[in-house]
Amino acid sequence: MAGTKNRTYRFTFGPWNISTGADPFGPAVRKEVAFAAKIREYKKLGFDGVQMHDDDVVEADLDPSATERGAAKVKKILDSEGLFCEFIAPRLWEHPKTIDGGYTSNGPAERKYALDRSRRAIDIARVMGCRDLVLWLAREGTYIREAKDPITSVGRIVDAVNAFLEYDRHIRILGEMKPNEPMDQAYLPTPGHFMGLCYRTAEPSRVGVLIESAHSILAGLDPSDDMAYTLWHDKLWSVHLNDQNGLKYDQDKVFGSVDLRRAFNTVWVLERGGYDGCIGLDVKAMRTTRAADQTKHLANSRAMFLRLLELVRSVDDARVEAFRAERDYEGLEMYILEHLLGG
Ligand code: GLO
Ligand code: MG
Repeated sequence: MAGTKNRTYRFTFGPWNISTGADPFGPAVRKEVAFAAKIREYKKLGFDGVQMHDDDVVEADLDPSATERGAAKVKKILDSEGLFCEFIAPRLWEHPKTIDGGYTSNGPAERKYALDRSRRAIDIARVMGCRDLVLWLAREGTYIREAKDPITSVGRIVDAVNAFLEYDRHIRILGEMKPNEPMDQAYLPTPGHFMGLCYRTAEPSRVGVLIESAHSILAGLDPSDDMAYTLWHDKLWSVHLNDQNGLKYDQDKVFGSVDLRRAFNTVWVLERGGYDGCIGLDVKAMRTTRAADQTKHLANSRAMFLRLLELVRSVDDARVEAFRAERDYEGLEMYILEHLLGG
């Protein structure tokens, strides 16, 4: 796409991306870093904004005025660092009431909790000056097919989105889809599933997606094709770039660390598709990482994006078109491989 070469990208990550290294088989191996200390790292690492869960901002389940006061305080901290808040995501997967899902729980009281808590997350977003609510539907699925009614469940997710659109006339809803983990099967496993649902909501123009590379890979899909599909619909509003070594647990590896060419294609699509959202990096430090190095994976992912961006921008478009015209895909492949190798 012409005219995009001078575009600068804004980089974001969430406080959860600086972590203690605990995993399902072992405890923390690094001390928890205080929130304010994490926030001080952002600019040093070259980042511009913060992605947040509702309870990263303020403890869950406070009354409305305490919630507002708490959020205003955090907004000030971000302002003083020159950072913006990109989105708020209601963390519905950790609370005892959401053990069997939020919007799709079989229990009416639990479903109500999930809706109320998400509306509180919208209140928080308002105070934080951001217009995006991200729904990672972590537990909206099942371990066994018979546990819930799958058709009813899809309807319940649409109803939830509609309730949020109605609650706030400016908020946009972004679905972040993942096929599995923590659930065996998610009801809406891919961005394509959520896209289908977008158009059945009360206001499709305010419903879109956040695509995470690892989640597409876990679904056996190519992240750049998922992104291209949603860019065509003008619905790619955020990304979580990272990498993933095959079909196993969600790894959140450094962007480009497993498959350079796949990462190159991701940047190619974002750049050429005129993507204008933030470059979110949902990456995790290796468990073995020493405390002194616990932000390297973030700096490295950002550096990889920028290196790949240079490569994307220096592709000789005329050569690519010539290879395409000749249907010489062997030639095109070698051109791309040599380009990636710096040749
Ligand atoms: C987990 C998700 C998770 C979300 C975050 C924001 O697999 O990627 O990290 O991105 O909770 O919604
Ligand atoms: Mg993510």
